[in-house]
Amino acid sequence: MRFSVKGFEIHSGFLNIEAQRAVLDAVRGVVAKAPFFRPNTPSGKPMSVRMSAAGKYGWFSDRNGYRYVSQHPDGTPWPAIPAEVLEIWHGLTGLERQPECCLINYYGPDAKLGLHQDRDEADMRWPVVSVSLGDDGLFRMGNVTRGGKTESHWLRSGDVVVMGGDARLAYHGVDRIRAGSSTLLPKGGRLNLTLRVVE
Ligand SMILES: O=C(O)CCC(=O)C(=O)O
Ligand SMILES: [Mn+2]
Repeated sequence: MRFSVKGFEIHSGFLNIEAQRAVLDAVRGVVAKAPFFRPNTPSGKPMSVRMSAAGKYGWFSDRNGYRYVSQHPDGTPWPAIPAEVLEIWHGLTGLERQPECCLINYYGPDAKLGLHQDRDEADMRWPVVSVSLGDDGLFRMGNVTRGGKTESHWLRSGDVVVMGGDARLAYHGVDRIRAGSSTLLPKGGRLNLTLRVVE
């Protein structure tokens, strides 16, 4: 199924199992240096998704709001975005411009991400590329303004999504994880990488 919002592309099975393992290994390398943490929403509630990042910027949230930061909460710079991940960006977007953030989300069996827009970046003309690994995640897409009809699609390990055009500012989120649907991650769960141009 395809979402009706223009500019939303799903590349189902873009990464074969070897490519998924290679990206997973690269992500493990990042997370060894920049361990997962659980941000609080601006209202002070801990998010159910665990996060880390690679690149010049990582995404962060606390009482002071949602924002990009150049350091992990432990005070160290974020590791570089792995070449395997940059290759996906360049392969699908054809852009010379590099993303400055690879946000890494880890969803345990009960984690979810509420409907939101990605709007902390300076220039929304650049697309967002999102890579799914591990358990299936039920992705929901709405409209450019809050409310109205939404559509849902299960994203599977190896799927890559590009959100550009109208879809770049469309509301989206992850309603639930189908625990045990993939064996890629030995302890289960879902990893999602989102690549973004920030500046
Ligand atoms: O996990 C996903 O598929 C989406 C993640 C997302 O929307 C985000 O990190 O902003
Ligand atoms: Mn998002």
